[in-house]
Amino acid sequence: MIRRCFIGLGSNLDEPLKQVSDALRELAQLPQTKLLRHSQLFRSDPVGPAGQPDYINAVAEIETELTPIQLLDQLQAIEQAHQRRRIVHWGPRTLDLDILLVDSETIATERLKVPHPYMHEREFVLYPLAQIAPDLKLPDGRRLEQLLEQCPMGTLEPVAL
Ligand code: ROI
Repeated sequence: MIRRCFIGLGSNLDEPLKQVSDALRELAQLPQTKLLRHSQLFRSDPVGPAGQPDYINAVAEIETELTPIQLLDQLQAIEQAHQRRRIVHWGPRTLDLDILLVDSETIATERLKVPHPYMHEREFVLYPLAQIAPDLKLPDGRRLEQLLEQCPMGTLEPVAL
């Protein structure tokens, strides 16, 4: 079975632009997986605790034969390889890879919640997502367009590379 998934990428430590660009390449190399497209890279102020560096974020769309848990394992292996440091909750991190959506599935397990529970309120997820999938609908029927109306862009800006 092939599933279409959206992955959120974020970094604010150790050359975030490189962390996210490298991670996109690594997504493309995952087994039984095809990277379909990805957004531009965006810069934004940290959401959550202040006093941490700016973030670089992007969203990727993949097609995979991995199950959601196999995909999560693979993403966590990539995070580990980037020597992810996560000292405080909602604090700075080298690389964060979040499964945002898996087709129109809802998953509510201890390890994995899909749709990502905060995606609908995070500009650094919604705007990059809108670049690659403007007509997207969430499993609950809400359209991405509606979510964007309730989520100002704030300090989010595309990075010119
Ligand atoms: N803030 C921004 N701008 N981007 C992120 O990826 C991000 N990730 C997080 C928290 C700490 C919530 N803040 C963020 O996990």
